[in-house]
Amino acid sequence: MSEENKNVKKEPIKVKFRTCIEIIIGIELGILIFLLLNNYFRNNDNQIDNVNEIIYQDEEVPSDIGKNNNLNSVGETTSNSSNSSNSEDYIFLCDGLEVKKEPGLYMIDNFSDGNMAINEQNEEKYNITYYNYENGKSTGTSKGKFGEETLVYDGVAQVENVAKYALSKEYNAMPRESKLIYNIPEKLKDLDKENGKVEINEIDLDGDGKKEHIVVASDYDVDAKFSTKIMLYDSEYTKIADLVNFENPYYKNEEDLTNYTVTSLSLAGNVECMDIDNDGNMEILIDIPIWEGKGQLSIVKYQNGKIQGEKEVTGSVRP
Ligand SMILES: [Ca+2]
Ligand SMILES: [Ca+2]
Repeated sequence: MSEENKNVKKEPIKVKFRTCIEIIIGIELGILIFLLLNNYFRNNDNQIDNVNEIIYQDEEVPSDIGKNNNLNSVGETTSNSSNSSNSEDYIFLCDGLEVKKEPGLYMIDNFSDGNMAINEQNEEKYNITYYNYENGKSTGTSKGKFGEETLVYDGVAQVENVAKYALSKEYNAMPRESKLIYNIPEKLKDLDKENGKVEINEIDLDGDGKKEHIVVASDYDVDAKFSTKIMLYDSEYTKIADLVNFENPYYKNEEDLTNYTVTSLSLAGNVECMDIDNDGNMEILIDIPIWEGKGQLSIVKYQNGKIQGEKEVTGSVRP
């Protein structure tokens, strides 16, 4: 009896001891799994960092693939393809010269900022593949040329073998088509009477289903002051803003009075609609000639009924 009692009393101690061992093993296993998982995720992060470093430092990236494109694809996978525009990580060219991808008025040149100087870094940066756009459509890809052979002025070069507008990133920069309107609507009859020529381009800039109208009104009357106005109207032909007032686009050579040049802005030559910052909204690009050089580029964004960029820009080709 007393022997049995002793055995019975010993049982709970054994059970408690085993339970303690099991708990300790359990905790250790938990810690081990935590450490393994932690290490696994750290390694993954390091791999992504390493990919970025390799792409930045790799001298052997084939130039026709383009460094920036590689960076974009890495950026997209790590940033979880948010809707924000990656406006800094690719190049936008107008006439072969880099311009910012933000609304505003810019000089189209390559020496004011010194950012297109001929050096090893820029040769690597600009000698890449471009996606070209001109006259309302994509014109395919091309390999840009930049260096001594494309020198423009005192150590600075332009990119050649590209269309009027070129991007170094592949996406659809012209997601919606524009259409010329040939019948002048009632609301623009007075404007048509006052000007020699009125051109209307219909396009849904912001993608809300309503088509905006870009109107170019040119006055060719030789005796009057020459002028071209570029305006933005909404879908009902109510004016949203005056974008450009191009005054006196008339240049008379003082030495030879019979020799003169008339420059007028037109939908075909000076206005393009293109999504340059990859946000789905098509910006209005207006190429404004100046006395010397490649001119100015006005980038206007129409979003939520508001204009971003410069309004009522005045231009002239007179010195
Ligand atoms: Ca619209
Ligand atoms: Ca855009």
